[in-house]
Amino acid sequence: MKGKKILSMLVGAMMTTSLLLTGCGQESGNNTDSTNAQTTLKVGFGSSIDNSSGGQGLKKFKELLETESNGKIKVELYGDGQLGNDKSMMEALQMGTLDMTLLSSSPVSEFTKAFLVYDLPFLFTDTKQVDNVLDGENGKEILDTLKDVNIVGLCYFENGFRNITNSKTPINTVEDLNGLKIRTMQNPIHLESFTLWGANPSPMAFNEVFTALEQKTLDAQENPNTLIYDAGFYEAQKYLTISRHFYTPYVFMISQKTWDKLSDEDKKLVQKCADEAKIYQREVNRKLDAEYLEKMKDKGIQVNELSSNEINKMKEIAKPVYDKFAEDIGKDRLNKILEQIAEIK
Ligand code: TK8
Repeated sequence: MKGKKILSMLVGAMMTTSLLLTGCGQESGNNTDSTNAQTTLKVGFGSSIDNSSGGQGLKKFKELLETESNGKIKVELYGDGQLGNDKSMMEALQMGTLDMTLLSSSPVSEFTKAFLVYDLPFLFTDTKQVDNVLDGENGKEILDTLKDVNIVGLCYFENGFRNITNSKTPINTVEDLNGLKIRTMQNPIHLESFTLWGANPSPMAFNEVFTALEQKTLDAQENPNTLIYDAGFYEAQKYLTISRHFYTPYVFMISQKTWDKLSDEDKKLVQKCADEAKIYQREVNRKLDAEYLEKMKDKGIQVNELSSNEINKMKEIAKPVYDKFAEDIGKDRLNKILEQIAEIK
């Protein structure tokens, strides 16, 4: 099954050029054809439209916006990295050759460093803290830094708390990470944290990970359960360790060039539908996180949960990254978020 997925990604990648150059091409993700559309919004996403929680959130956005605009606005969804990887899709938004994308906050930090705050190890411990920060003033302030790079940040969906899979050994202690060749996202805090924990991290685009795990050029990767399942990583890994070492939001964004072409009324409608889809998507992700974990256990991956003692050791070891990246994040911003989290009971 996953081999077909890789093939579809390759075909999709070839389509990228034609699609981005001609603005048309094979649609996927249940794109309905509504001929009276005055505006068509193309959305690129790195995971599947039908099975991943991010894809389900995008389908909800499409349903809401097409319905509430009475078909005046049509949404076309392109999943599985058909339109490129996270970084290239973000660059396409800056150029205005792609309208919208949903991608992890970690690669976004290459464009605006404020997003680095979300990569701090063990920043969040539960979803109450997550929703409080992402939907509050601090989260909005970080979204608004995208304006400096010609992008409008609409809201945050949820990728989730990240866990570690590997093909070598059960990870019961932080020492078990020693020398493990682990893929990380292209993000300096992720790289630094895993280096401090003794692993041997390699940054890599998401759509290259499955092959690297299957060919054993990498031992490990880390992602939320829903993605480990949706991308089929469990098929090439023996062990899954519940560590929740990072929390990754998805950032739902629209090209400034596309945004400027919308009427004020359509801007308000796009924002409203994005916010409603966000609530739905987070609920779906939290449900699928548990559901997909059980499915992976049934498929034979060995699951263990890191003890609080080991997690405290990992927190202590990775503490220096908070100081090291405080300047990039913005010291004031970091302190406001840490205070906000500390007040949430
Ligand atoms: C999907 C990626 C994925 C992320 C990663 O496009 O790269 O590991 O967790 O969600 O953004």
